[in-house]
Amino acid sequence: MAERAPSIVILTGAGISRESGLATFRDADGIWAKLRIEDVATPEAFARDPVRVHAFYNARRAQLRDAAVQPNAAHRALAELDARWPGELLLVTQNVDDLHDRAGSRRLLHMHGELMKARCLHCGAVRPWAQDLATATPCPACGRAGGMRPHVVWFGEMPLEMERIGEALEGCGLFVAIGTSAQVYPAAGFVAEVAGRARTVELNLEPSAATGHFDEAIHGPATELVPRFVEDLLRRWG
Ligand code: BV8
Repeated sequence: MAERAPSIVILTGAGISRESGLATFRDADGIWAKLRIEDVATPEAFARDPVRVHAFYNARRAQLRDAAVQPNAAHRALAELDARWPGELLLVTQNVDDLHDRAGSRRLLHMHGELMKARCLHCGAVRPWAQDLATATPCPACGRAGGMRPHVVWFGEMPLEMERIGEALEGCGLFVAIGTSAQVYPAAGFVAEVAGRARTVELNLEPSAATGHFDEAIHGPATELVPRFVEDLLRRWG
């Protein structure tokens, strides 16, 4: 009897969007080389200086609206895998950009939230938001001003849908990490959670902090590695 296609969990990070023109966080030209996490990516920073935090996210949201920023071959390969994989599959991204969504991935979860959404602190409503956001912006749901924030997960905040991620990790037979330096938890700890019961593969430009946990680590640009990896998977199981 043909072997069942394994359930796959894919974790992506900023490296998969690098070749679409979006900066990563920890590369030499990365976001944290110019700004401090404590100043722009924590709830304390937002309480202390909401104008500065909104400016940080408004600049990144404006970059996403730039027609030059498009999903690349790696995003598109993962969307094809999503469409054709006969088994269970979940793409968990740490990225807040919308390139996986625009590439067509459906079984997709943004564990650190989404840049193109805003959340109201007064009523909790989450709405699509592609333009600038300011504290004075009234919430489209409850009408109150002063409570709109980017719908992203800051340091010290709980990532989204952790239960659903835990279930997917529990049952997966293949775990693939793509374009992440494995410096941010809990995402960086996923590979250790599945090691021993799933085949684990790292596709990254260079070895990550967690490379030693992976059965296989292939290094190079995502737009080269990911289409080839997907092709091999679909040839065997598709
Ligand atoms: C939590 C959204 C607990 C916002 C992000 C002290 C106080 C509080 C918390 C902590 C603490 N100490 C430690 C922690 C935990 C903390 C943490 O891990 N800190 C680190 C810095 C030590 N984690 C948290 O706070 C998390 N929450 O722990 O909650 C809790 C428990 C109970 C109740 C309440 C709370 C929340 C973390 C989420 C923070 N938000 N982003 C925004 O985007 O502005 S994290 C941010 O880092 C992004 O999401 C990013 O995706 C993520 C990880 O970075 P990477 O994606 O890996 O990107 P990076 O640049 O690092 O690496 C890129 C890689 O790509 C490199 O390896 C490079 O080689 C490769 N690459 C480059 N080019 C290419 C490529 N690969 C392939 N092809 C290429 N072309």
